[in-house]
Amino acid sequence: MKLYYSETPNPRKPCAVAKHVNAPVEFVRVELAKGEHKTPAYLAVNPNGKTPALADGDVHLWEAHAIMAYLALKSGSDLWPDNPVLQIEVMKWLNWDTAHFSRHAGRLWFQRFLKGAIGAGDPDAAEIEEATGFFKQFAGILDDHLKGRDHILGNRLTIADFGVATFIPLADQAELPLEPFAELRRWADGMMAIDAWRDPWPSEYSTLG
Ligand SMILES: N[C@@H](CCC(=O)N[C@@H](CS)C(=O)NCC(=O)O)C(=O)O
Repeated sequence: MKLYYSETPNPRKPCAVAKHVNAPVEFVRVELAKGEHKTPAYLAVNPNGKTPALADGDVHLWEAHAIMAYLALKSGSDLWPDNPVLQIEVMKWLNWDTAHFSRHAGRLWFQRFLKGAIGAGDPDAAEIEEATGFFKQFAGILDDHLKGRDHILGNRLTIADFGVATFIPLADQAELPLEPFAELRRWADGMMAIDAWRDPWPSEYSTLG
């Protein structure tokens, strides 16, 4: 089972899950700066030309959230719950995250960090203002939900936590306005205390080559 990754926000999620559950994956590093994600070899695995991707025999997966679920399932880990209703609850939060929470956190990270890092110009003040408003709106929902809960599903860690935490390690670079959200900050500290989340990148990997 090969897990194709780059050291960027979306691959962080399946890499962390693979490490956390000790999944038997061969990590394959894809160097975005060299355009390796646009080569025919890689497009055969993921025609979207994005990381992460996973190949396990005939199973070819893209989308970080689907890959996390697959890794947890294959490893018999309850990061992906057995109970179908809880599975739907996990999906709810992962979809919410893509559409709302990490979406606007990602906009802030792009404006405040990535743009400068890749020479894509100066931050756009109007974009930052709009994304900040949306980020605070959805952070408030997460903050309310986390009252009395250690994890998104309550007392158990699931892939929902790994999904929603995508931009937590990048909160300083993105200057995420987390200060008003004490419950969210408590949960975020808990995520950063998980070794595999804090340090998701493999020490051994092969390259697309
Ligand atoms: N929805 C996809 C997003 C994947 C994605 O955008 N990956 C970024 C790295 S974080 C990428 O490969 N960017 C390169 C590009 O778009 O050219 C997922 O969750 O896996």
